[in-house]
Amino acid sequence: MTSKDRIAEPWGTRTPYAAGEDWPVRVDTHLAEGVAPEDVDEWVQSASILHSNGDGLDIAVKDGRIVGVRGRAADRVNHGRLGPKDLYGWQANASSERLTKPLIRKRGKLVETDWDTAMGRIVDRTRELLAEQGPSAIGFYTTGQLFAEEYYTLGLIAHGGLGTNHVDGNTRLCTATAAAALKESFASDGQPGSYTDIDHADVIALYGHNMAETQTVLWTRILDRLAGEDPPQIICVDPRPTPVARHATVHLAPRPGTNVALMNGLLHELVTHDWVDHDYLAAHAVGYAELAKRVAEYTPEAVATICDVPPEQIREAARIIGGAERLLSTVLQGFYQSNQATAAAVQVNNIHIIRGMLGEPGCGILQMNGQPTAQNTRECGGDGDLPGFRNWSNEEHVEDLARVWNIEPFQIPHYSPPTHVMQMMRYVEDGSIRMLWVNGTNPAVSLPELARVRSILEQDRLLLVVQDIFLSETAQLADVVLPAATWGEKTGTFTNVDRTVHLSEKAVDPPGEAKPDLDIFIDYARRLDLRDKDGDPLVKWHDPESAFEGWKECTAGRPCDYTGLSYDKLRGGSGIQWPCNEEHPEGTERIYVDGAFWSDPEYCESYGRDLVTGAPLEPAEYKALNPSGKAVLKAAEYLPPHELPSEEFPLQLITGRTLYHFHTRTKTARAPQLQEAAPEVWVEISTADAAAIELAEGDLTEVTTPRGSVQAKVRITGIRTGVLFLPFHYGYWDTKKGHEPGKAGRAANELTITDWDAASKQPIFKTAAARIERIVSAEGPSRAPTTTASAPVTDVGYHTVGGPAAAADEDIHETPAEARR
Ligand SMILES: Nc1nc2c(c(=O)[nH]1)N[C@H]1C(S)=C(S)[C@@H](COP(=O)(O)OP(=O)(O)OC[C@H]3O[C@@H](n4cnc5c(=O)[nH]c(N)nc54)[C@H](O)[C@@H]3O)O[C@H]1N2
Ligand SMILES: Nc1nc2c(c(=O)[nH]1)N[C@H]1C(S)=C(S)[C@@H](COP(=O)(O)OP(=O)(O)OC[C@H]3O[C@@H](n4cnc5c(=O)[nH]c(N)nc54)[C@H](O)[C@@H]3O)O[C@H]1N2
Ligand SMILES: [Mo]
Repeated sequence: MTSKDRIAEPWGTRTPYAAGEDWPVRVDTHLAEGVAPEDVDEWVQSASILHSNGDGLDIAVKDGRIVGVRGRAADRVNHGRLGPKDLYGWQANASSERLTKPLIRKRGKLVETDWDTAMGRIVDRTRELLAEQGPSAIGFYTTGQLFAEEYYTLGLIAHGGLGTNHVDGNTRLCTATAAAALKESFASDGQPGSYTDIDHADVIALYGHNMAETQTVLWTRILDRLAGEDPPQIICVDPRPTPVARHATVHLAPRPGTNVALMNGLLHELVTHDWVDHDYLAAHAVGYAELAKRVAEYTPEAVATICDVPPEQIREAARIIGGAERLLSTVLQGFYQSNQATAAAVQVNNIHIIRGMLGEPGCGILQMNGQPTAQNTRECGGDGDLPGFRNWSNEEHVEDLARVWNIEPFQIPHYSPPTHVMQMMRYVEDGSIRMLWVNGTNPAVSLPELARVRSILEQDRLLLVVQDIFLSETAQLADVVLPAATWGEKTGTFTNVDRTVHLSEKAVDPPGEAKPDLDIFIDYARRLDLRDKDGDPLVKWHDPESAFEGWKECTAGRPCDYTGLSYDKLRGGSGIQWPCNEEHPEGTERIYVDGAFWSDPEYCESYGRDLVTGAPLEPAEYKALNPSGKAVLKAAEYLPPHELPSEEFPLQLITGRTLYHFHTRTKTARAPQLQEAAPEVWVEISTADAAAIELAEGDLTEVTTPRGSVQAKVRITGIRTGVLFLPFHYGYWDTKKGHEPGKAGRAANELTITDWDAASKQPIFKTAAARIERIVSAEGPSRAPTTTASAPVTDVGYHTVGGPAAAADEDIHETPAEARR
């Protein structure tokens, strides 16, 4: 057993392993000061909630309180390891700032009330609006952080009970493009990759994905391969010198927003050198001729001009990808939140299809998720899609869902695609949506163009319901605030990126009168007296396990088949990958083996869209394109970002994350080790730009775009020239004071643009034109982390450490198989 400061060393100790070997076990533990493992009363099974990796962990409970966490050795995802947010983030649960009672707005102020009054207000307004305007006056905006049981219940109430099509999740901001790209290429959501592909791959390509900071344990798996025999080669595509870039064989740092050009350049090389599996293509794909034609003009030289990447680097990256025997690719926000999101992500799928690298060990695609339970938002219909990957434009799928719900098909809105959140905001703005129920998300910080978002959510004519665990920036604007129980205080299941389903059990009671989100939704349905066509209650369950049984029934025969799972089966060992059913009782490690896709026109979830206009394809168009259920190669032309640098705004602004914080920090700001590691906002700028504008490390600056200004201290890094980076984690300067009109903010989204990808409708957080000016000269360095992409280019005399409070134990097992038993 060794002890490590996991703030200073986020990835912990190396446990090297070679290709094809089992990843060694290393059990990470952090307990509250003064608590020893033997003092713990109970270890309660769960998985991590502050990213999408799904690391299995046990929650330590003593005297009815959470006192720490320990990684689960038996879990296939992490083999015992935990990341910094997992190790320290749980402390937020016990914060004294938790919401403990419902709040209601009276004479302009939020005051405490009881559940009957709060729910009564919501139910009365729902009834009024249904009578006056119909269901489209009501919208639901959910999250990627609840449990499957909760999304399924919410989707049933909204779609099947009220009949509104205005249902979306913050997954729209997050990984709508992952789903869209999978639907374009394979006509269905569902991750072709498995984390075990890391154990086998000889080339791993990360596209716009800072895995080292955002899925720290998955990155640890790669680091351990890099430290072992026959390490894989790494390709990194990112304009910043992330820890991923530092380990890359080739680091391509394109101009933001030019991903499609770069991908077409790589494809051009693969096609030109015929690094193509023609047998696979002939048997399993359509669209190769058009793709080859499209990429013909994207020579490395042509692409170099667009992306500002040396042509030799493009050739070198293509050679590595073209020579790979087992290629694993991952894609995330550098593609999904940038210009031409879906078109770019689809080109990664295209590489795998033309190289025939799918469904075999080491040959996977991870169109990543970001949030812990985003996969469930999509599967269960929390993002407006129909549950079970049913196709809203296939009448038989709608009828089948109506059968499961025991309602009439016409009650399920399916005449147009579901309303995406930016469109919902527009409907609120113009007054057609009059009640908006926000749960588990903080749009007053996380949506683009915050000044507009505030003006929309503040309107008097809108009833804004916010269901949260803290009085977030959004809750402060609400008319009714519902206090929720969270992870560790409620039971449910959730699914990570590689289809691994985990059970997360209740460890402690929620504070005060806070209730699980599931109970709140069921209570709403009961009070509205929603019924099925036989007059029985529409929602037929009353607790998490019965809700899970309902959800299982809905997935029978669909790609995300859960019918072989149960709470009991998920207890004790590892998480299990769907599909899990009679045919695959222990789950399914890899899908799309032997080119068997879910893309048959009668079965598939989606007929796809036009990548430029976003218009959905008609059923007949899809049937003509792909009559026999193959993979679809979709080509795309590069189109420049909508907002380009100008004289007034000469730089490009991108935004994103740091290792130590989660989103709008409602949890990580309340975990002292994490908050201390990144206490205040900063802006990253290159050495050349800083010199040209005469900025020094630590200077306080104002960053301005056509939407607004924020103030942040300068950190000079190896970011590419011409680009600024702002972390988006920091909301109001002072949460108690709220928004201070006239004062420059500090939230990155004061600056971002109202614009989205045509196909996925995901907002563009990663390309805006900006300028930067000094306000006050530095008194010392910025406090941006030095361990991450924000590492300074020169020693600034400041280092990120956690000290004794961040000590965590590591227990490395020599015989992995035994430890995991
Ligand atoms: N520590 C931490 N981990 C998290 C989260 C968190 O808040 N904190 N959130 C979770 C969630 S919900 C998500 S969605 C994921 C996100 O995980 P990531 O996608 O890895 O994180 P980001 O920092 O948003 O963006 C990744 C990279 O995109 C690069 N980038 C920006 N513009 C472009 C471009 O035009 N092209 C290319 N190729 N790259 C570009 C940025 O430099 C950045 O390093 O992380 C999850 N994990
Ligand atoms: N500029 C910029 N903006 C971005 C991004 C970016 O990279 N750049 N990334 C986008 C992405 S990928 C994402 S995922 C979003 C994230 O944006 P948000 O979803 O707005 O961020 P969170 O801070 O995770 O908000 C979750 C809220 O749910 C509450 N909560 C936590 N647990 C529970 C629970 O169990 N029940 C309930 N009811 N509430 C709970 C938390 O207190 C918090 O207020 O931001 C997006 N916005
Ligand atoms: Mo996300």
